[in-house]
Amino acid sequence: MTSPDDFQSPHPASLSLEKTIYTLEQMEQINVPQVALAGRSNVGKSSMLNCLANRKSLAKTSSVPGKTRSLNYYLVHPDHFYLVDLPGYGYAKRSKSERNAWGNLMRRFFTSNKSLAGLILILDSRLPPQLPDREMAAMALEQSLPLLPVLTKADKCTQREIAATKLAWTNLLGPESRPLLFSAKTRQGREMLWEQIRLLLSSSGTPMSEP
Ligand SMILES: Nc1nc2c(ncn2[C@@H]2O[C@H](COP(=O)(O)OP(=O)(O)O)[C@@H](O)[C@H]2O)c(=O)[nH]1
Ligand SMILES: [Mg+2]
Repeated sequence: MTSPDDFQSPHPASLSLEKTIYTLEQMEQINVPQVALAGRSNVGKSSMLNCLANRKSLAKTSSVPGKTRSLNYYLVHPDHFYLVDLPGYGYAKRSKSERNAWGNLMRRFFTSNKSLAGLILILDSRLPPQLPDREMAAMALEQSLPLLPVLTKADKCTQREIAATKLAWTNLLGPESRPLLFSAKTRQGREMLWEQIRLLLSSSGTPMSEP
């Protein structure tokens, strides 16, 4: 679906939810190039997807954390690749067995996925690096997967807070990591994010399949 915004954008795109996967058994080898999105529950992942898609409720947003447990595959048109919405993590009320199941699913996703071009790690601009975020980053880097850190909810921060969070992540991930500032509310960083997503795909060597 297109919206008037798309016509002003150098990167018109529309997203549609194609597959929802809950278990290891359901996970299949999908030969379409993919970029994954991960973040702690409530960080603003669904809002980011909706902003990228110019839609209000393509991905369900919620003030109740820990709702989404599936991997949601959004097909991007006209490029023909998937944005894969990974289940949120770091939700305290989850049981140990649920956390283990999540860990297994993530490991499997990262280790046996040849079509994966990169990981967008969605982080809260207001917070210093949190342990589950660092673990998620480590999981991607172990697989030599390109990582794009995105600091979201930038509209809630002062420049000073943003600079501090940026510096903390750059110190952890290296000077090349260049965290991107984003806000689903003001749409700050949207164009740059599309650009970076396409850069991940074009530099990954993952063949783009014919639509
Ligand atoms: N101010 C502000 N609020 C946001 C932003 N992104 C998400 N939120 C709010 O944060 C809450 C969680 O967002 P959601 O997208 O559901 O997070 P998810 O659990 O990571 O998918 C919701 O109340 C959103 O309205 C943002 O960029 N700015
Ligand atoms: Mg969500």
